[in-house]
Amino acid sequence: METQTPPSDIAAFYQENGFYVAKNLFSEEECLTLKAEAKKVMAENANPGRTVYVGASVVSKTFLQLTSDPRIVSILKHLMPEGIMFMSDKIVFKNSEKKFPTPWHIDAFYWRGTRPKLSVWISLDDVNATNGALKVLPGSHLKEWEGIRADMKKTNDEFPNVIPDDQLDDTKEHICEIPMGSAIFFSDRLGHASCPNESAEDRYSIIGTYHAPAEDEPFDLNYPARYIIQKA
Ligand SMILES: O=C(O)CCC(=O)C(=O)O
Repeated sequence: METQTPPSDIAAFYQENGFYVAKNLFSEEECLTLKAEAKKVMAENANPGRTVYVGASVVSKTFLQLTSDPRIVSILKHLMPEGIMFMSDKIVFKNSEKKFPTPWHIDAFYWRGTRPKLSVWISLDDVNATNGALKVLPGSHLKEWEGIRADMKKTNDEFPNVIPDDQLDDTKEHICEIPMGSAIFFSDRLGHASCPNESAEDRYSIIGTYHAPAEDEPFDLNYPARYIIQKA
């Protein structure tokens, strides 16, 4: 599937497919710095054995700055005509011990009954089908998904809600093999998962989540780093 599109077509591509890939937004040097920061945040804040840490921007100025980096915001402007508010972010890694694939899910399972959101998955390593690349079901944001409780043993106790197998059509999956410093912008209604990490190397990503500026919903109060980036 060809995911590169001229800037004038970013919004149309996103509306049709539910995601948009921007390659090479950040340099190798920036990725090395961000990855070192991600490891520090995990070591200082995450519970032992976890592969996910929610709230990186609450404890790290580096990650807070990243949330409104002009390279991210310039693309968000195409996708969020109602304005841009940062909600929260998280670090997710896989390594040679925690190889498990992130299961198929939509992020709206995390925040049912709240306003629509969009996440930006930034790869801090080169990613491919063998080391944990993100995979998506193009166009699946238009479907009504029903989540079920996951078999938590398969997901390191970290991904509680999944799309059941009988709702999936894996033949339509697109594996986002992208260089480090690339970003995947995707709807919180888009089916996505990751490939397992079969490599000996670790794979880090930082994921920021955004929604339209609005009065706080009760759910938003869980995220102290939230702020408005741009009004409509
Ligand atoms: O980085 C990954 O493996 C995907 C993470 C993800 O989809 C999530 O945390 O909701």
